[in-house]
Amino acid sequence: MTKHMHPDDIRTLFSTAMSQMYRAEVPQYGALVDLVRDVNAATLDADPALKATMQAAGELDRLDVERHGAIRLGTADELSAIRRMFAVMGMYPVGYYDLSVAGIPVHSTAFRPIKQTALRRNPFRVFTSLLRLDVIEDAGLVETARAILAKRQIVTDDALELIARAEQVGGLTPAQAKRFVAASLETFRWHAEATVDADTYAQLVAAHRLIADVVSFKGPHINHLTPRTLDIDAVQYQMPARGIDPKAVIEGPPRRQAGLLLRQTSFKALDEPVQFDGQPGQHTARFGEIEQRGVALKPAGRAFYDQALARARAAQGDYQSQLHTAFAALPDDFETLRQQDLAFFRYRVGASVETLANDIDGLIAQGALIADPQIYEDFLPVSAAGIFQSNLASDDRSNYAANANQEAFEAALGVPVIDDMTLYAQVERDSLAASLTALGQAHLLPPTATV
Ligand code: OOG
Ligand code: NI
Repeated sequence: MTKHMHPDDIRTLFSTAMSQMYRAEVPQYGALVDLVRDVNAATLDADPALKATMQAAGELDRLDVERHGAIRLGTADELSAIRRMFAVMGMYPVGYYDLSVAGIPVHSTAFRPIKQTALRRNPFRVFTSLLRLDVIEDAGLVETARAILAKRQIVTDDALELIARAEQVGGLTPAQAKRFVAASLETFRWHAEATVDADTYAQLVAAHRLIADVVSFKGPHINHLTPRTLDIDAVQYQMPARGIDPKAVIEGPPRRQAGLLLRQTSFKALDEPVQFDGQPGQHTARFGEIEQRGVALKPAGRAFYDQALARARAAQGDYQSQLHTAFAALPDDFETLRQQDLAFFRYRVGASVETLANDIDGLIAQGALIADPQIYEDFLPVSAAGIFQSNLASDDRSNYAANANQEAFEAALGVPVIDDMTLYAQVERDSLAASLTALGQAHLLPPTATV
C-alpha cells in the first residue's frame, strides 16, 4: 500500500501554489509580501528578545508562510463541496461570523487547522463567506441570481473524484495529492470572462457589489491573501512609498505592548478589465491584506474588547486616540492578563529550580513554568466588515437587519462549526496539565471550570 501524504503537507502544497498564483495574478500583492518580509526582518533584528521568545514558543518558523485568504460562495452546495475539499488539507470550519449586521449580505466561517502541531506546520486558513440572498428584497433579482448560480460547477470533476477517494480510503498518495492541488487551484483562479452580460452585471451591482462579485463569474476567485507582520503600523506607514494605497484605518484593537487578538489592514481592491459577453468592462474585487496577530482572549477579555471597540467607534474625534482611551483599563502585560483570567496561554516547563513554589503564579515567577500567550487563530466580525467595506464602493452601504442564522449556515455546510473558545481552552488545560505533571506538581491543576 502506498503511504498517504499528511494533510498538513497537502495544505502546504496548496497554500504555496495559491500564493504563486495570486502573485502572478495580482503583482501588487507580491510587492506587499516583500514589504512585510523587510519589516519583519527589521523588527526581529531590533528586538532580539522577541526573536528568542518566538523561537522558543515555536512561532518563528511559521511566520513567513502565508496566513490566510478569502473566498465568497453562492450556494449551499458550493459551501459543502468546499468544506470537503478543505478537509483533505486538514482545514475545518471554525466559528460563525454574521456580517449582515454591518450591511454585508453574507455569513461566514474560517476553514483552518485545529491541532497545535498542524497550526505550527502551516496555519493557512480561508475566510469563507456564503452569499445571503434571503436578505435581498428584490425577488426578481434573487431569482435571476439563483438561476445563474445553479448553472455553475465550481469544483472540477477531477478534484471531486480525488476528494471522494480521500474520504473513502482516508487520504491521498503524494501523486494524487499533487493532482488534487492542481485541480483545486482551478476553483480559485481569476476568470476575466463574466458569465453574465453587462446589463445583468449592472443590475447585480445595483443590488450589492458583493452579489455581482459572487454571481457573475465562473468560480469563487481568491479575493486576497494575507501575510502576517510583526509591526502592522510600520507596514501601513510604508505602503505608499512602495506604490501601494492602504485603507484609512487599521481594524481591530489599538497598538499595545501585549498585542491582542488581530489587527488588519489592506490595500484597496483594484479595478480590473473583464469581458461581459465579449464587451470590455471592469470589475473590482481583488486586494491584498496584512495582519498582526496577538493573544486569544477568554470570554471576559473578549467582552471587554467588544465593548471597548464599540465605545471607540461611537465616540467623536480622532479614532486612534479614542481607541487607546477605550482600551486603557485593560492590563497591558501578558502576565497580568493571565492572572486576571482574560487571555489564553500555553504552558511549558522552564528552568529547573531547586525548591518549587506551591502555586502556579509562584512557579511562573520562579521561571519553573512558562506561560506563552496563545496566538489568536481566528477572525473578528467588525474587522472583517471593515475589510469588506473598504473594498466596496463607498456608496454600497446597505442596511440589513441583524439576523444571524447559524443554523441555516450549518445546514448548508453540512456539519456544525467548531467553537474556537473550546479549542483554546483545551490547549491551555492540556499544556498546563502536562507541564505540572512533568514538574511533579499535578495536584496544582485547577478544577476544569476555572480554565
Ligand atoms: C473577506 C473579508 C474578511 C478578514 O481577514 O477579516 C477578511 C472578504 O472580503 O471576502 O478576509
Ligand atoms: Ni482577510
